[in-house]
Amino acid sequence: LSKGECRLHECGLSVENPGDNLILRPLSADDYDKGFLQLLGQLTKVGEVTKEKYLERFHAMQSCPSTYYLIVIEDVELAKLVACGTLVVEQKFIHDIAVRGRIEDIVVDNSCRGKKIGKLIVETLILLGKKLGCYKISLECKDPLLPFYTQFGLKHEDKQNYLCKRF
Ligand code: 16G
Repeated sequence: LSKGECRLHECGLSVENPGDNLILRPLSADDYDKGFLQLLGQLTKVGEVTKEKYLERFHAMQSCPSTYYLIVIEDVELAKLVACGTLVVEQKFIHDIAVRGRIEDIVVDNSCRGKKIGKLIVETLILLGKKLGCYKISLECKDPLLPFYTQFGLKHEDKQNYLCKRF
């Protein structure tokens, strides 16, 4: 994203200035030691993930060009991640060989709620998806988070249902 585009966020924050002591950047290999998995643990079950396994998955994602966009917000004073989010860009044949975006694994650390950094993460991923040419972007969320996500213009689509099978 260019600098001009990054300033446009409605939440009053910007990619260049997400708040005191905070930086927004892509996920890095070092983030295992900055609490990335503990952050994800506030969303769902993470399980036992060693640093070796983390790095293996990190590099596997990195080797898929133009697909995984994982962003984080770090408190640089604490060297600790306080928020994260992912945009996955899926290649399609439909819509003239389009790509579509999925927003995944959005988490804001419990200690940082109310600072609008969740908004900054989601707005950044939507802007990125748009810039990358996604013809649509979707996400799944639990009922209490509907008001949070609908503020970005995401909505239930008529005649579309979210179905899931777990293993
Ligand atoms: C939420 C997340 C989704 C995540 C899932 C994990 C957002 C917008 N949605 O639906 O990305 O993968 O929770 O829950 O962050 P699960 O472990 O029950 O699949």
